[in-house]
Amino acid sequence: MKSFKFSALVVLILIGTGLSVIAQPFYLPKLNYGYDALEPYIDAQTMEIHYSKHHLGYVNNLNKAIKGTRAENLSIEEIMVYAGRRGDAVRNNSGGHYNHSLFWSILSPNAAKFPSGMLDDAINMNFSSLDSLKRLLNSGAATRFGSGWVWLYVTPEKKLAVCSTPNQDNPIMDVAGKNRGIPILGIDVWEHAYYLKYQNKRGDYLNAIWNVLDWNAVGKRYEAALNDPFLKVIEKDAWQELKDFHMVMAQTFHPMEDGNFQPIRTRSAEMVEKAKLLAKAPVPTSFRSPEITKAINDLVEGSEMLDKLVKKGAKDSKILKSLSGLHDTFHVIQGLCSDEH
Ligand code: MN3
Repeated sequence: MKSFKFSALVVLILIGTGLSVIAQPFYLPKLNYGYDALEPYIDAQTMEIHYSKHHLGYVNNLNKAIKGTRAENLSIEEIMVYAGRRGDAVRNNSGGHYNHSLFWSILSPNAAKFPSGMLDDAINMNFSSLDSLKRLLNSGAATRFGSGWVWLYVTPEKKLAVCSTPNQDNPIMDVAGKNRGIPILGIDVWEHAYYLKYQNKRGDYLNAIWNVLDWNAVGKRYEAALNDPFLKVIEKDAWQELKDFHMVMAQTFHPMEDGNFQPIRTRSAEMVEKAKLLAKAPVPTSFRSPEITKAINDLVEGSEMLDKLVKKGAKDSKILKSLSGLHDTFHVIQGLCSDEH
């Protein structure tokens, strides 16, 4: 009876906190093979320390870093896609957790030594052969200064590409610059991944790892990545001209909502300039449509009209109407580019 009352109380508290009822802290994923299963290529002691100490550390530190913040209710991808805005603890530990989870999943004692099906075709098309892809990955890993990862990833144009990132960054993150997409293969080149067995010989570790790299697992990740909704999020986030316009819009429209017309009265010419740059830049592939083209042209025309009103010294009520219309047009573009808004 006592425990029933206690659980009823817990349930009431959980209901009271709303969304956080469904929030799960991140956890260490199960390893599908023993620590010694990848011997002699990766030794048991390295596996045990790497998984049960390093990876667990990233999980615990990530949970600690997001505790009590909005990120507690986000998926690991939602956290990482704007990692650059979330501070170093979240950036490093979300990457650390995601990267190692991916790494364990593509290693296997019964590794398929060659890709097949769609992945095989894509590798031959993008890199001409598996051997040349391996050479690219090995050289990316060998030349990564200090700690980091080398990646094979799917770009927003659905092509395969190779890059390397420092520390625990990865191509999903905004901080990856031009190398953005969904990773399907990653190799850990931190010293903790190989030092006990290979010491300073990173090249020997890289040559050995292909013996336990499971191309079947990479192939499954490839097919899933082609339809990953985050590809579109990344594509839109990489559209710099849209982000630049958004910045001026946000910094003029929101003050105006609070009755402050000073920002739009001083920045209307800048808004015209950003709208024109947006109209000149290519629209990312998956957002191209007559509706987008029309909305962008409307943005140019609308901002030119607004700029004329400002220069004429028009009344606040006229500026309000003009900028509100422009804001609506901007949101038409935002809406056409995303599934969730
Ligand atoms: Mn590691």
